Amino acid sequence: MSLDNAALTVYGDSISGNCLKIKFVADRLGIPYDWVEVSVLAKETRTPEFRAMNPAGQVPVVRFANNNVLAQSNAIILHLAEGSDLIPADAFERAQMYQWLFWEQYSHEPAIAVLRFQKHYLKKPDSEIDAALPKRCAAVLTLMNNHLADRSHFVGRTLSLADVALVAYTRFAHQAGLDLAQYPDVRAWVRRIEAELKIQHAQ
Ligand SMILES: N[C@@H](CCC(=O)N[C@@H](CS)C(=O)NCC(=O)O)C(=O)O
Repeated sequence: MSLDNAALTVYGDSISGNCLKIKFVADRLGIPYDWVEVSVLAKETRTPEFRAMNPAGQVPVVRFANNNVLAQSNAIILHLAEGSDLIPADAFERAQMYQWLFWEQYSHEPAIAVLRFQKHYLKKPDSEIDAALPKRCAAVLTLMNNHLADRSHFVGRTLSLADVALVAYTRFAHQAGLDLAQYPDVRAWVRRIEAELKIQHAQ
């Protein structure tokens, strides 16, 4: 995608995996952008000004030079990555990538990101956390570990948006109290994808 210098403004919270997806893809593809920090914890997504831009009151949101605005992390990365090698050229592999992107939003993010937020940021004691949530996280990580048992990447043999979207919160699993040592293929994949994206290992 060709974009002028900083023709793109990303409104995001740097603690959010959904927002970091945009950074990972833009950095990987050399797309220049300005990052405007919007704090979820400080409720900066609830202001009338922010809601005028995204009525859903959520980050990430991006604004293009022509003032077009786009929300939903996976819609944004799909748009930024159009025509790049982050989207498989083969139609069936592309469909597999979509399969993982939809699964990430419906099953993975609502488990791991939510548990992480409640434990790490809201500091909720376990007694106040829905007991089903850690079980859903374990099921999600087991599914991923099984898939990765004989694969280096989620789709095909190279990095795709499926890996970017899924690594965004998986790399913070420890902050949700989840131990990736129990999921060794997931742990190795996280390291691999962080290295490919040239990002620091999440502590
Ligand atoms: N499905 C959306 C989820 C966005 C989302 O949940 N954003 C959170 C931060 S990760 C947020 O802005 N929360 C603020 C709020 O709901 O008030 C996406 O992938 O972009």
